[in-house]
Parts: sequence; structure tokens; C-alpha cells
Amino acid sequence: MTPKVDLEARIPNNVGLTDDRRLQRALEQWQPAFIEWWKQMGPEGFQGKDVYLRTAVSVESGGWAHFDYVKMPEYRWGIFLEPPVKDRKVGFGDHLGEPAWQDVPGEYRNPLRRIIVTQGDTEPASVEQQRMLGKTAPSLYDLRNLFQVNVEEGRHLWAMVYLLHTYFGRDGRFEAEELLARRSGDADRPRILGAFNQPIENWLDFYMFTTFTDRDGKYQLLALAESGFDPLSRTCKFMLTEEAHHMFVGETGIERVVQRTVDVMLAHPGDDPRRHGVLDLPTVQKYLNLWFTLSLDLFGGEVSTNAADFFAAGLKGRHKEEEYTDHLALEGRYDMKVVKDGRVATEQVPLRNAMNEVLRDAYVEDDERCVRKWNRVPEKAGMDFRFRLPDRKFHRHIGIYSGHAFDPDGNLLSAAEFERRRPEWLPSAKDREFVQALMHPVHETGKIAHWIAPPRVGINKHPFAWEYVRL
Ligand code: BYC
Repeated sequence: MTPKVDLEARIPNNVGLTDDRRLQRALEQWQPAFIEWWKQMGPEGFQGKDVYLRTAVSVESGGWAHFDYVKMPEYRWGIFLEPPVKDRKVGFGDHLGEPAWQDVPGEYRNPLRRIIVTQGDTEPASVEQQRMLGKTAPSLYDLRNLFQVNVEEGRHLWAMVYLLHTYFGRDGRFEAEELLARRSGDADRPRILGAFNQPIENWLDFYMFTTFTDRDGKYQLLALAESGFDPLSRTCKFMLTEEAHHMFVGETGIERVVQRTVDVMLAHPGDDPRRHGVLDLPTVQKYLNLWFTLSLDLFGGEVSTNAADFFAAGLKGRHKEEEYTDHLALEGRYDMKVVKDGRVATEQVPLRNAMNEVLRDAYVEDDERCVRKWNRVPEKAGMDFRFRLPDRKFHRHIGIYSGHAFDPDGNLLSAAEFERRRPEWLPSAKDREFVQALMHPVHETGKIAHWIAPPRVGINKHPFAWEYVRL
């Protein structure tokens, strides 16, 4: 039987924590360290303010969230798993059709620990990256959305720490401590994955991050939701319900930036929009290029024995594995673009070794949908400008393209040529300076910064002009 939702406990949960005293004690010992980390590394300058936040209170569809004013350090971070699927079976790989595991199989302890730690590490990392943004929020609505994203990343950390504490004994407790010890961008103790050590200095970075990097999160969680390790699957399924809002913040954020620029361009035809205090569209494209490619790296190498092993073991599947007909993936081949003798050629790779690329394909398609949505703004205004995703070989630091230089169309270049043209494609120091100069806080109810349009609707049926944060 699934334990009931316990909201009164020190750690709200639906995993029956009170029935497992040892685990409860271990997590209650980790809790003050987490709060300490939150106060130190969470949003700077707003810890004592009332923020209108949604809190997960159940896993029922339709009724899982509760909205109210909360001071962030008092947020009720809880542990919520989706209800188990009766008689669930492993859906892919060498254990296809066997009952899903309720405990960690001994032989997969290390890879599972590694996957959970890698996933867990991204959550506090993103909070650290975004900790200064409140000081330059373009509106109270945006300020609130930033904090919503931050507290939910905190909850996702809790989700992974629950798994570590419950299923990995002493090693798990050690890893849970390490998750609070690493720091984004720190030279000595950096976060694990590349994109999570990059600075998020301004709100353009933030909207691109929540569009592209959070969407990597979506696809990684979808792949882990397929896992034969049932507690991981159920945890990730519930995390996905929260993730949707984060991508909404990014997608609509960029759409509002573009809308504002287009409005200014229509009002001042022929002028450089920068002169009128808004972002020009080519600069927005450069930030898109940056965060799209940093996020592509998060899928790992194109050809990966790790990915093949994870798939074979039933630990990490493809997104929507049930839509595939062949769940063994032993016979299939993937046409991979590789660099050979100074040019791009196609080579067939065993499908299992290409699992990172298969997931990346689904991700890129989702990104394309997003870019199409942004493009409707200039299109409707009768302008020619269109955003586009650069070729996936461009500006890569992980995988088979990382040792080579490509332009955004995917043409091979010399490293020197790439460096010469870099400022055309990626934000330059000057671009950053310009964007930074636009970032001034607007903290009055109903007001908004000059460089962005207001949203069409507010949060939880409230209007945009509403006191989302009491300052
Ligand atoms: N940066 O076999 P390979 C999210 C390492 S985001 C640095 O090609 P694999 C969120 C790799 O560790 C989703 N290092 O890769 C979003 C390996 O090292 P070793 C997070 C990297 O293992 C926004 C070597 O390179 N979830 O939730 O197949 C806000 C060769 O690796 C990187 C997960 O990541 C990199 N980008 O795939 C908040 C899911 N990429 O073994 C949250 C769990 C690779 O040589 N993680 N390396 O020392 C995984 O499934 C896999 O670890 C990865 C890598 C997909 C990340």
C-alpha cells in the first residue's frame, strides 16, 4: 500500500518516513545542513521576504500544489514519489520483462549511484548560479518565478538525497553531504557537469537557461523515469510535473523579450533597437547559441559505452520507451555524423552506443518547436528576422565534435577562424556589458523593466499587477 501524504512531519512526504526511524533521523540530520546551504547559497537578499509560492502537497493530478506567501527558508521541501504502477516490469535492455526492482541490484550499485549523484548535483548548482538575479528582476512577477524555480530545484535535490539515504547506506550519506559541499564555478570543488559551472549573470542568461538547460533536465528525467529501479522512476515522474513551469518561465520570458524589441522596432523603423534601451534580436540569437550548445553537451558523448551500459542494465531508457517497438536495441544502427580525414562523414554506430544521441534528437526537436514559437513574433510584425538553432556540431565541449571547430551551419573551420568569428556567434564581452547595463530592478507592483513585455496572464489566476513578493 502507498503511504499517505504526511504534511505535518518535519519533512513532508508520501514515503512513510515515520515508519523508518533510522532513515527519518538521517534525513532530519541532513535537513539543517541543507537550510544552512540555502541561506548561504540561495537567493541573495530576499530570504526574509514573503514570496507567493506554490508548494507540492500531494501527487494527485490537479491538486498537488498549494499557493501561499512563504519566506523561502521556511519553504516546506518534501519528498514525493508518484504512486507505484502495479506489477511494473523493466521496459528495456537485458532485463526486459523482469519485475522492476524495489531495491538496488548489487551489480548496479555504482552506476546507479553515479547517475543519481550527477542528477542531484545539477539541482543545487542551478540555485547557486541564479543567486544574484533577484537584485535585477524586471518585475515582481519575474522575481517570484525565479524564486519558484529555485525552491523547486531545492526540492529536486531532496528527491535525489532521499534515494541516496534510503538505498545507498553510508555511501549515500557521504554523497548527500558532498552535494552541499561542491559549488558552481568553484575552481577547486566545481559542480559535476559543464553547464552548471557557467555564470548566469543576467535575465537573458536566465530565460535561455530555463528554456534550454531545464529542458535537458526534462529529457534526462524522462529517460530516468523509464528506469528499472522503481523508486528512481517514481521520483523522476513527479519531478517532471514541476519542471514544466521552469520551461514555461524560459520560453515565455524570451517571447516577451522578443515582443518588446519588435514593438520598439516598429515604433522606430531603421533604428538600432539598442539605442532605445532594448535588446537587439542578433544579441538574443547569440545567447540562444550559447545556452543551446552548453545544454547539448549535457547529454554526454555521441558514442558512449556508459550510455550503452546504462541501457543494457535497464537503468536509463529512451524518452517514451513504450513508443519504440524494439526494447532491446541490439540490432539497430544509428547514422552518426563523425569527423574523418578533415571532413564530416556518416558512420553507422550500434544503437545502444548511440543512446545519448537518440535522446538528444528528441530534445532538439522540442527546442525547434520553441524557436518556431518565438519566430511568430517577428513574423506577425512582418519582419524578416528569424531565430534558429545552430547546427549541433557548433561550439561543443563534450563528445566527438569537441576537438573541432564548426560554424553555426555545421561547416568545419580552423580553430583560428572560429576564434576570429566568435563574436558574431556568441556573446562577446561588449554584448555582455550591454545586456548587463539594461538590468535594473523593478520591484513595484504592476511595473516592468523597459526591455521586456509584461506576461499575458499572471500566476494562479492573479493579474500581472499583483504583489507576488512583499518587499
Ligand atoms: N560536463 O560516456 P559519456 C537538470 C563526462 S539537467 C562534464 O559521453 P555519459 C537540471 C562523463 O561523466 C539533467 N563532464 O557520458 C536542469 C564521463 O566521465 P568519466 C541532469 C561530462 O556518461 C536545470 C565522460 O565525460 N541529469 O536536471 O554517457 C536546472 C564521458 O562521458 C559531461 C543527468 O545528467 C558534461 N556535460 O553521459 C536544474 C542525468 N558529459 O566517466 C536541473 C544523469 C559527460 O570519463 N547523468 N561528461 O569520468 C547521466 O545520465 C550521464 O552522466 C550524462 C553523461 C548524460 C550526463
